[in-house]
Amino acid sequence: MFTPFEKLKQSLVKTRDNLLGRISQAVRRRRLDDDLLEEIEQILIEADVGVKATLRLIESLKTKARECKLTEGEAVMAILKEEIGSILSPREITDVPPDGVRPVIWLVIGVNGVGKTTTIGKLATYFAGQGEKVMIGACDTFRAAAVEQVAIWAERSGVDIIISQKGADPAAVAFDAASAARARGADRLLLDTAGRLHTKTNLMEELKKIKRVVLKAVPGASVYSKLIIDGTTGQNALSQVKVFTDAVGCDGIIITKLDGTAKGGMIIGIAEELKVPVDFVGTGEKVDDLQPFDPKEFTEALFT
Ligand SMILES: Nc1nc2c(ncn2[C@@H]2O[C@H](COP(=O)(O)OP(=O)(O)OP(=O)(O)O)[C@@H](O)[C@H]2O)c(=O)[nH]1
Ligand SMILES: [Mg+2]
Repeated sequence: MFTPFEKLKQSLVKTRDNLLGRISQAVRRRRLDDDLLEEIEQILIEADVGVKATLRLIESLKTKARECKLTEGEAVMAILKEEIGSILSPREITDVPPDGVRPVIWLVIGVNGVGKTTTIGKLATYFAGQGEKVMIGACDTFRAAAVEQVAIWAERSGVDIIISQKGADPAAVAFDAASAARARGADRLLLDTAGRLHTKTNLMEELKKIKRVVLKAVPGASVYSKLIIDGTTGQNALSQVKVFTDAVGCDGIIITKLDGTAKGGMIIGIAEELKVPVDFVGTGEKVDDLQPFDPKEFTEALFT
């Protein structure tokens, strides 16, 4: 059995090689000069850290090198670790206040195939394990077999699910699910949504409508939009965040598929560019392959 930290470390093997492996090779027995900094900049960009975070990292390397009169390339690693740690530093996760209206509602959104439904299953298990009464609403009525897929996850997690026929109005399902969750005294309702409708505008309008109607079913509820980002997409993720934020806001990000990608450095870019916290990371396809994002552990796992 792996500890969550070992699992995280394992998921980050490719990212670590691609990012810190390359940098630690580059700095070996080198002088800390402009040529080396340029090389490091290139590696950071290629590892999907993003332009803004890369410039911040290079700037801090320059400043520290000057202030501390550093001359050896190897000194770079400790500075990078500290600065990446501070870019990722904790932000407050938006969630229900202990005395808030129940259920708290998570609208799980994201483009198609990023891992929304799988993450719903993992989240249901996670929150049920925390002692919450969790329910799922199957609001992806568009894609064939989507309802069956999320129903399997509900069964696996041992939580109730509200479903409807394929082709039903997603907002109507959301309303029914929210009403049922309220009536049954659920603490949390997770709404699975479609990643694609006929057009992008349709999808955004539909999500807005879902957000509106659940508040009618549970007046005063905290409704949070949690955006799922596929960790293998690298910096393209930023534009996805923008589109969804414009439509229904974005109260938190969950990054999936960290296992097996070399582009995990994207988390650093996302943290630097956006004010939105990363709530969880997905490290595999199984029900317990999800962990709360801990910036300190993540940095540690990346560097050790
Ligand atoms: N390796 C790995 N695979 C994952 C992870 N999360 C999801 N997947 C896989 O990604 C694929 C798509 O997952 P879904 O949960 O169906 O994605 P979705 O966003 O609901 O897709 P649509 O409903 O079609 O929009 C599945 O094969 C999942 O097993 C993860 O953290 N790691
Ligand atoms: Mg799905």
